[in-house]
Amino acid sequence: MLQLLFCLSYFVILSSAVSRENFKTCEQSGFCKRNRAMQPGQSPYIALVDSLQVQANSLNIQLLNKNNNVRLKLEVFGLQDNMFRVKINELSPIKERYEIPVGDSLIEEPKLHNINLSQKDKDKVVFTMDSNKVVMSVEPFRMDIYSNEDPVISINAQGLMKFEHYRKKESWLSTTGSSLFSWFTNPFREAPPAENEEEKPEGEEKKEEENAAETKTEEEPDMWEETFKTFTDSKPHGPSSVGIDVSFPGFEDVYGIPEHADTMALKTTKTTDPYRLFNLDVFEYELYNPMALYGAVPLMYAHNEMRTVGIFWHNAAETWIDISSNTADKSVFSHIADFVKGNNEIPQTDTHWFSESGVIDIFILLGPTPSNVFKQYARLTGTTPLPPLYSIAYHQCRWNYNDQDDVKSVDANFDKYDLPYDVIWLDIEHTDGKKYFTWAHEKFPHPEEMIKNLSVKGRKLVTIVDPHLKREDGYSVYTDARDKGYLVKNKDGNDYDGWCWPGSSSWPDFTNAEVREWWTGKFSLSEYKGSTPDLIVWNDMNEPSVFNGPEITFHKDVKHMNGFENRDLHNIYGLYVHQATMEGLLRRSGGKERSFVLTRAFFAGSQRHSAVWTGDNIGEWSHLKVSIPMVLSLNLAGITFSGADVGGFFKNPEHELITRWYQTGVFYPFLRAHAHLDTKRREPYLLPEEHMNIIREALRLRYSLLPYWYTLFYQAEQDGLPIFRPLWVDYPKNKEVFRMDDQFLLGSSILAKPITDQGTTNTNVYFPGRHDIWYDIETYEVYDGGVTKNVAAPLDKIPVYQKGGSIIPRKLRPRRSSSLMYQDPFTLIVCLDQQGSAKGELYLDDYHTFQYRNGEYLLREFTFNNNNLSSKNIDPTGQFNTREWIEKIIIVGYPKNPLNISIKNFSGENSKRLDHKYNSEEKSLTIRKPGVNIADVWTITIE
Ligand code: NBV
Repeated sequence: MLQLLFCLSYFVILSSAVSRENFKTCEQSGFCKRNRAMQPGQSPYIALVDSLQVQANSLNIQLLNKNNNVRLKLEVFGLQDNMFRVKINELSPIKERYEIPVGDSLIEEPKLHNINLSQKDKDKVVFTMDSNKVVMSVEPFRMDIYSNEDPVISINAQGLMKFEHYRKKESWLSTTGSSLFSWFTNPFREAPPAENEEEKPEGEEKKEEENAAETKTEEEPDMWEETFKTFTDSKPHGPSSVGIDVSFPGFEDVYGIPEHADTMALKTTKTTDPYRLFNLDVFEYELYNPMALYGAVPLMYAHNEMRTVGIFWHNAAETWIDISSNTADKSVFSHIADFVKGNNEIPQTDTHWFSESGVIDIFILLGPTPSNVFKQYARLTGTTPLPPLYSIAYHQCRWNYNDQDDVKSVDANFDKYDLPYDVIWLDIEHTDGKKYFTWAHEKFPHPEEMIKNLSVKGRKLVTIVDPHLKREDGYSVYTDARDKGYLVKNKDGNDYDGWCWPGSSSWPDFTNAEVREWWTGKFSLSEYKGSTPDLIVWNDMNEPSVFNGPEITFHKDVKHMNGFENRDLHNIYGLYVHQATMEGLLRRSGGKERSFVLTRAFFAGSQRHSAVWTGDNIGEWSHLKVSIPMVLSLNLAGITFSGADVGGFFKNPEHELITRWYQTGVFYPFLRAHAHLDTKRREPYLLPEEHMNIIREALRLRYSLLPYWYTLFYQAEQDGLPIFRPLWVDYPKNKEVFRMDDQFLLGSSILAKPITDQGTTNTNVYFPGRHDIWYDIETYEVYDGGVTKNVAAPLDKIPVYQKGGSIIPRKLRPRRSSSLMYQDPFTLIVCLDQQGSAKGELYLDDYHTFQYRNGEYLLREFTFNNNNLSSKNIDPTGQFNTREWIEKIIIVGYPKNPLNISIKNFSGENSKRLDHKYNSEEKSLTIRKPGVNIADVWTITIE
């Protein structure tokens, strides 16, 4: 009963469209207000040139705040791959400031690169790294970074830097004696002393006194305690925010910083709040605004016709980012005038970043091309490991499939109606009282048998495992965590107790590696009863969502290990949850089988462990439309394996909308239909036949393209390039596409513009590339690049095009699941460019294990030139035996019916004549049964 009341109250809090009042505005957040109030041109920071120390790969220098005499330590590192790192911390903090441990967001300590000091005088310090130059002005402190003499990034050029040093609350003694007592007696309250706290050099003591004196004059009411609604944040360590401005001279467009339900090109925030990064569970989120959502990647790219650069703000605390568009200061950058041609005013985007705590730690990615910046970011935080094939196929989810019979019937209906699917999902109702790792036995008496019935068809089952643990004495996951001291603590040092689905709950401290290790064990087949190797996992509510917490999440003064607060690391908590979950799943097979986890909360680096979805969207057209820029932004920020709930989570979308959503969703890297508990059932076979048939075609298109998807995922693991990508990635000099986010590329060879408006029967498609041509993938109708064309798009049509000059391997035999396609033959779709040439790659392996990392794979290249189509291995380290063969080749854009086609197979037989058919209307040439194994080396000659 009590539980029901709490669930109800959650829905009451969240009953109508977004309850904005549950979430802070900048005005309601002390540190946001203080940082936003900074005025340009008044920076109190000076660089103390005498303190400069230069090493081979780095330099450090002290910064002095003239207003309060606090000194900071600035370190600049030259990094390999054309990057710099700029770190600013307190010189002698009274408490250690939180830094994200290396290995958690960053994969490793970034590799250093030589820098050279070229000038040092009282006004300036100048140093170089290859063709990059950094000019550090001394008073006020600022840094201007040049690439090949072009200014590309300036730091603190506006002078908005603010660094709130830790300080003692002098007035505390008189005002809050009782809290002071608990502060002294409570071992959980204080962080370990900074290394140098005990013996302070003489001057330091004095400096602290000066700081304290200064602090008084800076004091604002919400610095030491802050109240939002009924929640009081005790702020035991006082103000601690860090902020600085970063300008991009010459750039009009910036992208990134997911997650927001907004356009891909970021907007100025002059009339709105700044973009906020604070992982939150936002019910029925609003569109086109900068409010925070479930995940955060503090990474921004700036792009213009000449170059792409980026910054990664390595900080896991709540962060806000202001964006404004300005013009560059020509007196500072005389050279920039030639840089952006034909423009009197040089555009500039100014950004202002501030986080509630931690340190300033900025990675500067100097590109200069789009693929360079993606690789640079991938060097820092890693890429998405190649997913098992089933996980990039279609997932069928619903809150909830009621019981075993329900699962059986959904599975059977997919087969009955010839709809392919790979994974069926169970939401929270499958558990015993929302105790994860358990089953509601009356509904799921034989889970193993249920899973086996799926796995015989190559299908999998997902169960949801949320991080909140029901505080119940009989629930061993909870009692185990409690007894081991693994739960996060409240400000008084007791286990944090919050409300979530099970009622009163506690949360493991996933920031602690020992706790993560413990969690991984929970997934072993012996511990997770009823599971089998074909059960995989979904982590939801890991922001974390706390129904009765401030902004529906943890209190900021919640304690993690080493005395750090949730305030310091909030945005990375969710990453730790899915990292440990993935590790648990991988351990089950001793690291042999790849696995799959889906997460709602994420941070920079999440791509290494988990796929991401955009949370609780709504079954409305506007949410279908915004899903494209949302998934584009995730892909730009390294989260390649992402998608939105197909159909929309809330409400009951009409049939047309569901159909159009599938036509869009089959292009999301992560493809899953999902629906809220209260919605009408909407599995595709329940729809009118017309709609079901169209959805079947869309799903078959996805399945037929799985070899292409799989190849893209393989390449993305290597180079970190987005799979679902904006047009500017491949057409970086074409200004027309810089803000285009209603059409996208899949890799380089597919262009799509799914319909996202009701009642639409035609649409304008922009075909990029003045020298390119594009072919409709169904009709082979050809479109010239560099123009916009109106194309017909009735309900059964998705405007999708293959690029002239590309070769895409497909598997065209319809199957019930992807594993049944493992041995199926390929069809090569060769789309010729204007010169009559084409090229493409195919990656393949066993589709599910890690053996590809031991060289068991094939990377093939197909080329068509001068009427010869040939296939060869392009990676000699990869070897793999497979029965997959080529059954058909379709050459599109071929001008005439040839007389003779023959194949020479270098792995065996001599030349052999092949059958063909020519369609003069389509200009397509179909070559039948070349009959070669995919691993063979061959050439087909057309005469
Ligand atoms: O577990 C229930 C849902 C889930 O279906 C959804 O996908 C998540 O985003 N969950 C949120 C909790 C409550 C939603 C109102």
